[in-house]
Amino acid sequence: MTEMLNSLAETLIKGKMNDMAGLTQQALDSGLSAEDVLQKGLLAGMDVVGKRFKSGEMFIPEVLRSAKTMHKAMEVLRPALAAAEVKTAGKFMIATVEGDLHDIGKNLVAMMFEGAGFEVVNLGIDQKAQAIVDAVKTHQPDVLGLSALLTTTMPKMEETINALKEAGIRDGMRIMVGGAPVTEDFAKKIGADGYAPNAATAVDRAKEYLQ
Ligand code: B1M
Repeated sequence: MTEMLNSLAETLIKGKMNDMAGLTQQALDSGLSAEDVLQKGLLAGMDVVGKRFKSGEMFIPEVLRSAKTMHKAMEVLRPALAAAEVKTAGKFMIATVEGDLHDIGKNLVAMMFEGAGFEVVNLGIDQKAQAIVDAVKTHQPDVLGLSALLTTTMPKMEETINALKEAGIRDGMRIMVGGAPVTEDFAKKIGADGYAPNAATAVDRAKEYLQ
């Protein structure tokens, strides 16, 4: 069983996309529970990816590949997890703010959260403040992530937080901001709870919030 779990982790770390679905199914067929496949196989592998990314041993294309490989596993695992009612780590919602079409980083963050066991609602790009307010009311996330890659769209993050305040729902969740031009100081200034420079740190911070 340990060999199978190690193999799942290794396949994920190496980003062997074509092998992942078959191997995940094999792991379930061998009698491993969906929770063990997720926690001890896939998330153990994702943890290594996150650490290697932070330390500079892995780079964005490799992380994206691992994240996509995780998706292949999740496609097989999702029905088994739903049947077993495995608890999620929390609900995470993410959006790229209005006027901004960059989504590679946002999707990487979303995938890392999914990989870390969160239920993820990915709203997409170019999301107006009001659309985010409406989505928060519908989905009630524990953590909201806002992404902006342009200095010209950063003010939309503040506008979104203000709209959430005006709607009276700001305090129901933690808000984290990120994207290349965003800084910790900016996050504080606009009333976010935190800032994450990369996807792995975003996951770590969200886990800290929800402890
Ligand atoms: Co754009 N672009 N772009 N672009 N583009 C940048 C951002 C730019 C820095 C390039 C440059 O001039 N050197 C520049 C911004 C300058 C500025 O504002 N200071 C720029 C510009 C100017 C533009 C246009 C205006 C160009 C034009 O049309 N004249 C235009 C704007 C379009 C728009 O959005 N309205 C534009 C368009 C595009 C493309 C469509 C061609 C394409 C986007 C494709 C896509 O996303 N589907 C694109 C790209 C690819 C880039 C660069 C080259 C790469 C961005 C990227 O994907 N990085 C970028 C230059 C650069 O960054 N080197 C650039 C990889 C990604 C994994 O990193 O997104 O930073 P990143 O995400 C990281 C972290 O920031 C963090 O985690 C991620 C993973 O570690 N993170 C979060 C991100 N969001 C987070 C949210 C969180 C937490 C962490 O919440 C919890």
